[in-house]
Amino acid sequence: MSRIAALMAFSLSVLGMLATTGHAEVQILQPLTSARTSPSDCWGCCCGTSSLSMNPSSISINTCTYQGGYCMGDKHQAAWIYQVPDLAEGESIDAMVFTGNRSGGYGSGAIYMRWVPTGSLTATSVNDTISNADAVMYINWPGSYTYTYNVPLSVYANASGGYLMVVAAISNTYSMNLVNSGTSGARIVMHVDQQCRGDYDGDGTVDVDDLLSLIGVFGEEDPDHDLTGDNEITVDDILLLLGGYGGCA
Ligand SMILES: [Ca+2]
Ligand SMILES: [Ca+2]
Repeated sequence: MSRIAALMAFSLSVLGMLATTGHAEVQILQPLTSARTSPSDCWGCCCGTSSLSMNPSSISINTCTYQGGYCMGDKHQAAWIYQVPDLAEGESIDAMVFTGNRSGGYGSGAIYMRWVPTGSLTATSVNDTISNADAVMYINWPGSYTYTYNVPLSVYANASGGYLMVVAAISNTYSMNLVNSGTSGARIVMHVDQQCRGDYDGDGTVDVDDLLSLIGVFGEEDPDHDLTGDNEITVDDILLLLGGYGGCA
């Protein structure tokens, strides 16, 4: 390596150490589509899930009521489907959080989650999500205005692009209202970790060895080292690497 390159590497490594190591990007996923489920209009099926009212601005959910063995009130659940974008090379999902605003009834309930390959939401796929969930969270809906639940890692562990289906239920005959539009609607907050971009030697950290590797091809066309997508190694690639310097692992 030339003295200039070595000097540059040293300067940049100092800069990198001063740079913020955290490099998580937050993405808000609004539902692609949503529904309130309703049972069939027949005796004995009030606890079913066989029809949908699509994309209401507020979703009222409750459990069904029996008196003397007869169905006295319908059961309603909420269902959403979120499109999770493809991740770039080196990116990983740090955390996914299901959150939104609510009012009305509260108390015990459940959230069902399932990774699905298509974007078509039907009563059948709602039932599949409940009976064949990738994760079931038995939760207590809070009395407060907001709710926040972490999506279990097992649901998205190997995910890069796809659909996350969420179904919400409550064990209360008093309806709970879930806001389903605007910035306070039911949404997924996704934290994407970009720290490993630039870990060329694959040792789990972006360090001076990776920086030297990048500087070694500075000014060249090198898709293996390129971080910005233009195939050329420029100062922009170096700045991107420095943004995640010291990160990973
Ligand atoms: Ca490395
Ligand atoms: Ca580049």
